[in-house]
Amino acid sequence: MVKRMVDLELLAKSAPTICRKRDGRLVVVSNRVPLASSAAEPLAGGLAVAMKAVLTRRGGLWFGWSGRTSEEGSSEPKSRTFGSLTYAVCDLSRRDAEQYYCGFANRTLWPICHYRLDLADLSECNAAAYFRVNEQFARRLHKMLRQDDIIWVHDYHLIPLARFLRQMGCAHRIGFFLHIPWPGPEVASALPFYQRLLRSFGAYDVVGFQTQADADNFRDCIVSANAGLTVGGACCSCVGRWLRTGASPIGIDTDAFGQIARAAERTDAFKRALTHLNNGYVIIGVDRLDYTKGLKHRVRAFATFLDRSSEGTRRRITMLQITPKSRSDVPEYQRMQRELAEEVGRINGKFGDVDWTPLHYINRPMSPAALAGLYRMSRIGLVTPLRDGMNLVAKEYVAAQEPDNPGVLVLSQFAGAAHELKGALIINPYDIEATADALARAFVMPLDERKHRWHAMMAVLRANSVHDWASRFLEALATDVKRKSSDPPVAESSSSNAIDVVRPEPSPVARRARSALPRASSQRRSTNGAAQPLSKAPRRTPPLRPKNGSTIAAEALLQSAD
Ligand code: ADQ
Repeated sequence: MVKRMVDLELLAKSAPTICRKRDGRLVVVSNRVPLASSAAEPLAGGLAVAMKAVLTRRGGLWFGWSGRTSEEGSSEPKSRTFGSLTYAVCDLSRRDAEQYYCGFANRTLWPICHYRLDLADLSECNAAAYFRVNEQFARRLHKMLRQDDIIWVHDYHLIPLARFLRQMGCAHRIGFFLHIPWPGPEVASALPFYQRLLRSFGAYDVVGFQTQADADNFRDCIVSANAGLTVGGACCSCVGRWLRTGASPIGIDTDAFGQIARAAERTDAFKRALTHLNNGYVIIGVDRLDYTKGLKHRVRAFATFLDRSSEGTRRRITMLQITPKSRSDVPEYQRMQRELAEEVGRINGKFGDVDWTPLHYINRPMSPAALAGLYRMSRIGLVTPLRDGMNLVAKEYVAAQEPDNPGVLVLSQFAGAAHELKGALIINPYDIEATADALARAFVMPLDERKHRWHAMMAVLRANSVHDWASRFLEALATDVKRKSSDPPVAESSSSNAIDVVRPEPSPVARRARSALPRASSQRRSTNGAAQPLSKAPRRTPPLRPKNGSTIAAEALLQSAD
């Protein structure tokens, strides 16, 4: 038995064994369908942002839950059409929303897939509701299907959907993409109905993951649970059906986002924000309020950074954390909201002054234009999830930067994006001191190095926009692999998943600054795993150019430190 995975792109290219199907209507199925947001309301969720970009361009049907509950749920989906895109949504009964969505999806699958067994609720009653609601969705969707539809199911809420569709006689091509991580068997096997869930995957034709590591974990689960066999590079047989699995990292609408950011720079709102926010000496964080995003660790790292800085240095820097509330009906989220608000209050109370607030904490969604402008003006994008499938914010931050004066991305090694964005300063978000070090290093990073890192990241983003990602997945889904025993194994993807974790202190300026700071943790730093800069730092540090165009020498900024 050969256990190897290949990128879906490679799969689509293994021509001799492939029959291409005719393109049909694209039917996207996701738990929530952002019907209310179809006009102008901002979407604060990675799946919704990505699929809206894809479906707006391609047209098709977007089917799922309305987000509303009623006493008995609705029997027929309600449809609305905007141009070539039709939204079809159903309500859920209160009990189903409670047990399926708040329960099994958000309190069992979500924490376990993010390696948080300690937060998992293992209620079998909720698990049963999860399968029941998937069957209801399948029944409603089945009635709306046309013969040549291609069905693309998204995310952990809907793993068993294809199994139910198949039982109803559906012979369509059905693909599944998991937006969140998939852990190895030692963690995943904690899921209630683990075997049944794993076997549900066998009803799909293609199952895509954000990273090679997730795809490998999945195949390990299939094999170790005796749910199927892995054969060749990308195929696996699960409950008697062949399916293809692999890594297909999601992208963003790179060019469009860059354009929005450029346009935002010319607005009055941008200029006002720049004046209020230290002329761009801003550390920005943008996340749904979720325990996986590492928000408490992040604000503590910022507090450590402030703690080590002189009064003069501190007051030049502001952190902006934009965090719309999510899943507020789940108790773990309510607790986290409270704790984070208290932590922010403590930091502002300790370091703030009548004329300076160190940490601006905003709990509401913003338009893409407002976000893009804020990313563009911010010197540092701070993205520190404790575990994340991909993290689109990291990619948006990079796409929004000004090419002549880009900011620095500080990125968790546990985000899927760290497998691609190797020009970021990669940190371990649990290591508060190392994250604070990375902030210090990012603030004084020479312009040449910033540009070099940014160009490397932009090349990755341009090569894999959200539209490329969708095309590759759908290409794989539209092709049929007819396996013959004589087929050679497909070659393994050449892309490396290795991540270099930054233990920052290579720049002489940062080192000098750190040694001047009280409570510096240099004794804790080992040279093992030291940062691998993309380019050698110049001997003299060029002046920092804040986002308003004036210049402040990096030395001046940090020499005032204590
Ligand atoms: P999310 O966990 O929602 O996505 P992420 O990938 O960062 O996380 O996407 C968040 C999206 O919401 C971004 O496009 C961002 O701009 C937007 N957003 C966040 N805060 C906002 C705000 N205040 N106002 C407006 N928009 C806001 C899940 C997985 C991720 C995976 C994505 C896509 O958890 O790992 O990257 O799906 O696959």
